[in-house]
Amino acid sequence: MSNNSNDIAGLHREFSRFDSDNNGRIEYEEFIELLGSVGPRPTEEEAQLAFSVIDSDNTGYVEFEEFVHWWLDH
Ligand SMILES: [Ca+2]
Ligand SMILES: [Ca+2]
Repeated sequence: MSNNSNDIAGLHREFSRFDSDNNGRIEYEEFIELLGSVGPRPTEEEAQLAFSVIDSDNTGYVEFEEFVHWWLDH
């Protein structure tokens, strides 16, 4: 179980990298910004599609729980 909590701590760090204004959720703009910084900048269409997949409850931003699900699926 200690492995598990280490994973969560690591996930929190990753989440914070996306959540640049630290309000506890990843807005679309933050998502785009980080995607663009780690690889080829996605097209608007690709980015929106990816974001809507992660934002599974369609609130318009990614909560930590959604981020964890998405991360572990990869
Ligand atoms: Ca944010
Ligand atoms: Ca959401």
